[in-house]
Amino acid sequence: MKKNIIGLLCLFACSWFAQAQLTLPGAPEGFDKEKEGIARGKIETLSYDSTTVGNARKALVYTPPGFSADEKYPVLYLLHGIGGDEKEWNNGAKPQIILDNLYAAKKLAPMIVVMPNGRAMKDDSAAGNVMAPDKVKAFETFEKDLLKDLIPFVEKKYPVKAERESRAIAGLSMGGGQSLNFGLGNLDTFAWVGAFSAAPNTKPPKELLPDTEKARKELKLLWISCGDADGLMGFSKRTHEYLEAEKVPHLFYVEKGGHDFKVWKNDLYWLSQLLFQPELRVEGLPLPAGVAPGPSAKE
Ligand code: FER
Repeated sequence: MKKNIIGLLCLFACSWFAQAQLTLPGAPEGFDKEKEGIARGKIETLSYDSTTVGNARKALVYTPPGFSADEKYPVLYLLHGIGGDEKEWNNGAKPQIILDNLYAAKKLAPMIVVMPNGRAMKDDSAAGNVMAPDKVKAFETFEKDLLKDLIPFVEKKYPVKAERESRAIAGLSMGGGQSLNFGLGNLDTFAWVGAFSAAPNTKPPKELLPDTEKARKELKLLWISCGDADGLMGFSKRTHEYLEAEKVPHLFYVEKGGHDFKVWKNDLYWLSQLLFQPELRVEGLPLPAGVAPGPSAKE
C-alpha cells in the first residue's frame, strides 16, 4: 500500500517533461568482452557512389546474428568524431562484440548498423589537420550525402524498413552534433536521435529545433549524453535546457568520464537497447518517472 502511494506521488510529482538530468550507469562487467558460443553478426565494408562528393565512398555495415534477406530491418546510422573515419567505431569500440552480447541476452531489436564516413569530401581520411576549415565543413556537407546518396543506397542493397520509425541516427562528438543537426532537421527521415558528447558543430538550440511541436509529436527517442569530465558538456547541457523549457521529451544523461571510447561504448550499450522497441524501458537504465515504469513501479 505504502509503495503504491509513493509510486502514485512520484507519477504526479515528476513528469516526463519536468525531468532533471539522470545519471547513466556503467554497463555491466563483460559487456564488451567476446563471449564463446554465441551467435555473431557480421561486419562488412560497402562502397557507394556519392553524387554529393563525386566519388565512391565507404561505410562499414554490421548485420545482426541470424540476419536473413527474407526479413526487413530498421537501420541505425552510427557516426564518428573529428579524428575518425568509417572505421573509428569499429576500431575504438568493437561494436560487434557489444551488440552480439546484447543479442545473445535478447536485449536488442534486430537492426542493421551503418557506420559511414561523415567527412563528405574527396579526401575523407582523418590524416593531417582534422580541424582544418574544409575538413570541418565536410561534416556539414555529409547531411546531403547521407540523405541523397547513402540512405537510398542502403535501402536498395539491404532488406530494410524504409520509413522514419525504422531509422535512427546517433554518433559521438562531431557525429553527435551531426546526429542532432541532421536528425532533428529531418524528422521526416529519422524518428530516433542520439548524441554522445556532442561537439561545437551542434546548432544553437533554436536553430536546431525551431518546430518543437513537430518534435513533440514525431520523435520516438531523443537521447543526449555526456561525460562529467568532458570539456564539451556545455553543448549537451544547452540543448537539454532548451528541450526542457520547450517541453520536448528527451533523455539527458551525465556519466562518469571524459571524451573517450569508455564513455561512448557505454552509451552504445544503453542506447541500442532503447532503439526500435515498442516501449521505452530497459532493465537497469533510469528513466524519468512518468515515461516508463521505474524501479518503484516495478516492485
Ligand atoms: C572543437 C572541439 C572539438 C571542434 C570539434 C571538436 C570543430 C570535436 C571533437 C570530436 O569529434 O571528438 O572546437 O570544432
